[in-house]
Amino acid sequence: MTQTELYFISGSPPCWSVMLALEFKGVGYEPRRLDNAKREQKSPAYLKISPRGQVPVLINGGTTVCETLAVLSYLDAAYPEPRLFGTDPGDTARIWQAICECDGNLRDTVGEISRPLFRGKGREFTDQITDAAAKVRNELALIEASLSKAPWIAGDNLSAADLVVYPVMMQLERAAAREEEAELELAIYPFGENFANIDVWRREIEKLPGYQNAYPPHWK
Ligand SMILES: N[C@@H](CCC(=O)N[C@@H](CS)C(=O)NCC(=O)O)C(=O)O
Repeated sequence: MTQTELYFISGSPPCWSVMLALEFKGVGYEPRRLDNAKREQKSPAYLKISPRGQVPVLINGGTTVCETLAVLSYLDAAYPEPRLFGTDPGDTARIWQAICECDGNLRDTVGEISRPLFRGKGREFTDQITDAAAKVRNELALIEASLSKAPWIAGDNLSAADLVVYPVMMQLERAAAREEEAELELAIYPFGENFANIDVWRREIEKLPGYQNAYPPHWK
């Protein structure tokens, strides 16, 4: 059997996306956790695997793949069922569109909220967080509207789009839950009160087999 290894940092949304994909496809793997606090991803040994010292990296037999979307695409080619990128051109386009929209409009903006809040520096970055929260609410409203028409991010079936968007949403939720200590009112958390369809969608993801295996170890 082909040996599969995944280098990851706990809580990293891109790593979580890949772990969810591995679980969704039922691909067993050896988790190789790197400690960000010790900068293990910058060790000489790891830089030989990932020259930028980043995660996730998947090693599958003789193939090493860096970059989340490349890993997801590789997994879909190597383990075709269930499909991550759709079966007809329209589905494939919708999935990539949703991924590009997440990467272009949501991921970095969520980082502007989560970085200071996770570091307990919310009060020092009130303006940055407030501005980012307004942009994020606009994006969430678009996703909320789309989820009123179809159960998954890119239509009727779970796809790579869900697995890319979900960890970013969870990073946002975890950060927004700290709004009180920073004396902020972001109108994001809890999702159930602000974005009901997103809340239903995230609970469906959380029912997936293997979901717990992919959950960030240091969040447990
Ligand atoms: N474009 C890359 C970005 C990966 C990325 O930003 N990884 C972060 C964790 S979320 C990382 O490795 N950070 C550690 C570092 O850069 O030292 C991908 O999607 O794989």
